[in-house]
Amino acid sequence: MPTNLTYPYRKAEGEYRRAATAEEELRCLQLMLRELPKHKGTDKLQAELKRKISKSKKEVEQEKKYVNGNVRRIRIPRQGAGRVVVIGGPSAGKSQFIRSVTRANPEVAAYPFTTQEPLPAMMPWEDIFIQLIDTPPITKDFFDPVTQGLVRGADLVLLFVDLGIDEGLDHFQDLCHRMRQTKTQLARESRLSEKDIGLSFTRAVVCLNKIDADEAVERSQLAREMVPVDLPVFLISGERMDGIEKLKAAVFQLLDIVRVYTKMPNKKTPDYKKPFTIRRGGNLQEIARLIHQDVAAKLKGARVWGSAVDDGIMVKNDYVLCDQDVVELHV
Ligand SMILES: Nc1nc2c(ncn2[C@@H]2O[C@H](COP(=O)(O)OP(=O)(O)OP(=O)(O)O)[C@@H](O)[C@H]2O)c(=O)[nH]1
Ligand SMILES: [Mg+2]
Repeated sequence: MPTNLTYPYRKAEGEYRRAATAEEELRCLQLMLRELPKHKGTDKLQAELKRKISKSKKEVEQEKKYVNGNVRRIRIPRQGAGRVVVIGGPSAGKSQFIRSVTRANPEVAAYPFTTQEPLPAMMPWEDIFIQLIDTPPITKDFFDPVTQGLVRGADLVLLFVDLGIDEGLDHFQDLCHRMRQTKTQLARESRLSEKDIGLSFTRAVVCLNKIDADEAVERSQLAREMVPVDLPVFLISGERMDGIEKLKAAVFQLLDIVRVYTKMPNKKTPDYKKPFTIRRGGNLQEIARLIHQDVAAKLKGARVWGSAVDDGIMVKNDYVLCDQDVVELHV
């Protein structure tokens, strides 16, 4: 029987997939239950949600006890056009890569666990900024819950592999093994598992790093065979900047966003300095909402200049925007 899930339900589900703490998970699950259309076709899902809610309540209680016992809580606000979390084994070159592509200065050193707390930085790409987050290493025995939450909430994960030493491949295997034991896993597309709604997949690519090092090319062959679930692979050197431009362009593509420039009716040129960014598939109404609720409420269409339309053509509110469209909103 079809479940006919509604837009508000799907939205709550998306938020649940990104929830970084037990408390957030519980709030989203409760919202999902509230928004779920109640009929025979959704009986199973209702029961599943109720089960998850009672489990989540216990987790919240546990987390509270843990917090009272002085656990750290780290909140990194979202900034820029998307959030990309950089993970990997010890000394894989995560921090060096972030130093190379942003203005941040995380510590880089040849010993493991140089990075102990997540650190955000902004990476410029063409006319936008993308948020990168450096993280402590993931090992056989250590996967910081904070990193886990960040991976779950990321728009994209870059999984770094150290091609500089043979052990780099063991670290890669250990990381994959450790992640498989959690409810936060990597995949080609971000989604929730259909069988178990507690299991969340985050879109990821593998960065085989330090391609400049001795024997790195040979190690890269082995590493490719170890890549889980067919994730895309990039060969890079964060230090020497090999393959970095290609990786950055791919990051933008994989974030699935489009840039839109707005133009005032009385001006000849749009504001090219500050594009709005929205998810690919988003329409004119969404851009209007980003500007102001009033603009969204009164929107009557727009003139558009872009790759998919004739210059200056008038379109309706449901027009789906393409990357680098220029719009002149009419209210
Ligand atoms: N040859 C080579 N060495 C690199 C490259 N990137 C980083 N390194 C070296 O690898 C070591 C570890 O680099 P980091 O950037 O600190 O590694 P990390 O992944 O942040 O390590 P943790 O914070 O401990 O998890 C340092 O000695 C770097 O100089 C690279 O592209 N090529
Ligand atoms: Mg580091």
